[in-house]
Amino acid sequence: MIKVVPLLLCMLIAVCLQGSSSSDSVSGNAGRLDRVESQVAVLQAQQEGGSDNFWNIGSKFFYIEENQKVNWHSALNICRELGGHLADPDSQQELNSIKQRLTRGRHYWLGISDLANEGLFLSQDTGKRATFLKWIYGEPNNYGSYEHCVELKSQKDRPFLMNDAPCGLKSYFICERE
Ligand code: MAN
Ligand code: CA
Repeated sequence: MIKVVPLLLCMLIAVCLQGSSSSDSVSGNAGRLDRVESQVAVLQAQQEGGSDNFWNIGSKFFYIEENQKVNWHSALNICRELGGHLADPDSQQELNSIKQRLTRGRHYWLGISDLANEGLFLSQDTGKRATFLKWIYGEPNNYGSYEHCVELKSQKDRPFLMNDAPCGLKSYFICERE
């Protein structure tokens, strides 16, 4: 015990010095904060999205995150940590089942983007062209030239359909597991 206390103190001081001494400590700290935030998001989803919270459609399992909004890349990461991937529904039937559980007015990330190639929407899971795309009328419009990630969105009493949106936007999301 007597030896442990000074050791812990040394570690604490080392951590504090590391946090304040580097020349790019501001950006360094921002990076660290991002990582801590994303770890917390994963832990939170793991608590809520434990295997019991995935529900079954056909041969797949889905999880809808309704408690925290994150950007598209964090959503990808969280779904992976939950043992699945950001969802890419591949039939109208699947989309209908998912839609019933969503909350109106909210936006939910899907695992589809045209980040690699403008206008070519790929499934993050397969790396191939998304097979099932159901756009809101007028979408995808790449609004402002920076919309590369696909979300499910409903406006007023309209049904949930797809829209391309900025990947940095924080939204709820849907994970899928085979
Ligand atoms: C907002 C965003 C865009 C979308 C337009 C449609 O600006 O959701 O992604 O294309 O609305 O009006
Ligand atoms: Ca759009």
